Amino acid sequence: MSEKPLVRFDIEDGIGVITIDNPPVNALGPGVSDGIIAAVEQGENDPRVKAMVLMGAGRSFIAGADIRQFGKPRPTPARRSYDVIDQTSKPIVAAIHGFALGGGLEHALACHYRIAVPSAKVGLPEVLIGILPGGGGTQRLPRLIGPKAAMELIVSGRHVPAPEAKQLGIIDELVEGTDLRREAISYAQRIADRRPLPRVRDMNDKIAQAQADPGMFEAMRKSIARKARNQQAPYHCIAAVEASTREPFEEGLKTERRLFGELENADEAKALRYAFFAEREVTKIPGQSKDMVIPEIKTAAVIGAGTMGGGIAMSFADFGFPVKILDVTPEAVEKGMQRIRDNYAISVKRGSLKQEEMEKRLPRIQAVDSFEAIADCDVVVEAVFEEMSVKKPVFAKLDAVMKPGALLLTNSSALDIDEIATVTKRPEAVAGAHFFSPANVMKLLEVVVGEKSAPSTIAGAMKMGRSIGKISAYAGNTDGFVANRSRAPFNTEMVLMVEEGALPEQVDKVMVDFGYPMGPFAVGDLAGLDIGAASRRRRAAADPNYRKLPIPDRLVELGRYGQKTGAGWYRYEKGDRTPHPDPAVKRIIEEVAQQMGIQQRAFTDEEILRRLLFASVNEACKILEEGKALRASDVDVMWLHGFGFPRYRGGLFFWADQIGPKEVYRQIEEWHQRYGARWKPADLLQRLAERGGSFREATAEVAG
Ligand code: 3H9
Repeated sequence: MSEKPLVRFDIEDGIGVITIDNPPVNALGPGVSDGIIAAVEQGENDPRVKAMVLMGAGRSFIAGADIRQFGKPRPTPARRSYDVIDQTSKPIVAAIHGFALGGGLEHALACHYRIAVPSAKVGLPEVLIGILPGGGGTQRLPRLIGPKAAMELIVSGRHVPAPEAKQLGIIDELVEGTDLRREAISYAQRIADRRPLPRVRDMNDKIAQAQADPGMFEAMRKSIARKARNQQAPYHCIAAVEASTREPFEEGLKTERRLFGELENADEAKALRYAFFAEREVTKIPGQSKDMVIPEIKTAAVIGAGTMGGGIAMSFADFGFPVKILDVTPEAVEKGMQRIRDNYAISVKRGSLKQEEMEKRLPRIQAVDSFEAIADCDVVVEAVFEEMSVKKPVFAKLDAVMKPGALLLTNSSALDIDEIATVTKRPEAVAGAHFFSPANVMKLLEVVVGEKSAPSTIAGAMKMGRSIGKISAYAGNTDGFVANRSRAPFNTEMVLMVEEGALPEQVDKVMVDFGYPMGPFAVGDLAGLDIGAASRRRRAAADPNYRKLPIPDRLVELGRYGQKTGAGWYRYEKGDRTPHPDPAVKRIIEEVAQQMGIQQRAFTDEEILRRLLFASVNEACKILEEGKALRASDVDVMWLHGFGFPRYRGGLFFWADQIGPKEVYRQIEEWHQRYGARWKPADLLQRLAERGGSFREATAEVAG
């Protein structure tokens, strides 16, 4: 049986049509570029062909280079398909649907014309995987749309909708209709005889922009300084665009290639590639039957109109779902609705949301006053007070009213899903849907599987998450589930280190320098210290061996709840969120340490970083061993999207792999000797240290 060719060439009405057919997204994997070159040459040499069309089969044009090939040795091609396209004597029209990203858009830019369906998206997102466009994109795009606009696209890596791409000048024409091939052939016939061919490489007038605004590159560097700290790729992107304004095209290409070469094998690119694939892996649940019927979600309900419930309702509305929201009293619902209106209004004011968009989203959220009113919704997410005695009656009521087949999900962050499910006669329909705060912003959704949750319930909840823009991750039913349980030791150690002599501002600085957007103490002040204090009280009541944390308890006793009271771990000026180190806190720390008989000492930054993250690595290993998470890379995805772990470090386990299980184990064993049982190394950690292997490849199966 002959294999299906990756690139097809056929002739219709005098037009040579080159079709890339490399499912699922027509990535430029091995053989594709050679196939394009061969097809272009065939068209070039065939006198019947007047012009050519380059397009993709299936759901996309071309999603870019094959990311799996990066970091591996590859032969340097004798000729690049971009150049071959560019240098033909016959015009080539790129006909775009789905995505034209990275090397995909770069092929389109090498073509002489570009048309697209309105739903298409184009972009150069290489920076998001730690590299830069290496197929001429940094030299052609500035020539086509001007260096400033090009730089903005390349440095952000954003996907640009086709209508905007048309306005920018990337796309020549938007084509309506369902038959893109037909439209493209007609277009190619219309331009077939036009000469000279419009080659982007020769378009130099927009480059002159840079002369009129010589500071634009420096301004861009300054504007990204905070977000891009510790990273190289965004700066290399700027440098490559800058080269397009200073060097002739061919020289610019060489600069682009050199800069690309500096990035491809750097730690940053390795981590970002890993994160890309980890995010795709996390969606997969092993052993699920292909013919399972996954419940379809068209309408949703949220119980509880507090901050969390409101955020969840907004998540549905943001993605086009009608959602009903219910609370115990009409006043509580109205208060929640007002908070939602205010949140949207703030986004409009900040410019992150258009007024018209807000006007579309708000009416999708409907306040209701009875359980009966939500009975026909496809899914209900409960987000009431985090107390079993409050949740159980809600689930009993949901069981009584909800239509058969509805998913009954709880947003509990710690309570036992199985116990919640006991009050229903359909535990198979119950699962956890643990959103992170603020729910409409944070991307992580932990889908928590109960003992009796049906596979279709879990698959339905995962799919629901994806359809509202979340990254759904499977989690077992364990105290704190996967994300918070793996994070808990970090939260403890940060306070214990303060007892021992580190200051909150030092710990925060270490973590911000590492790449977190905010330090953990500043985050505590933002969330409110009273929340942690209440949960510590509950835990202390349940467990006589619970290690109390007297410093934050003292802060809360003093009314220092964080930003909302103007003081917490830091002090705050009125109307300003900047944390200021507070001598009063230092005094409290010293007093508590003295009362506890702790000799305070100095910490190095390295010790702080390791102590926080190793504590979590160890716990995450235990979670894997217990089969509560499916894969190490799932934990990494949770840390990226639930806790703001710097993406360019890959995730908790990926980072730990850079140090190596052996060293992590050695250090943890040392702390085990010094601090006792809480540092007992996980079996998985010990195994990896002794027998070799990496954290990131560990799965529940191997670990357990
Ligand atoms: C580049 O182009 C460099 C150039 O400058 C040239 C240098 C010389 N490679 O995301 P999905 C797989 S760099 C390999 O679930 P969606 C993906 O892993 C590249 N595989 O679908 C998944 O596999 P599986 C620049 C890829 O509809 C499957 O396809 N381009 C690639 O939600 C489906 O993917 C980018 O960075 C790839 N390039 O989203 C674009 N792309 O089923 C990267 C996808 O086994 N891709 N796969 O898990 C994306 O952003 C999204 O995949 C896309 C579709 C938006 C296209």
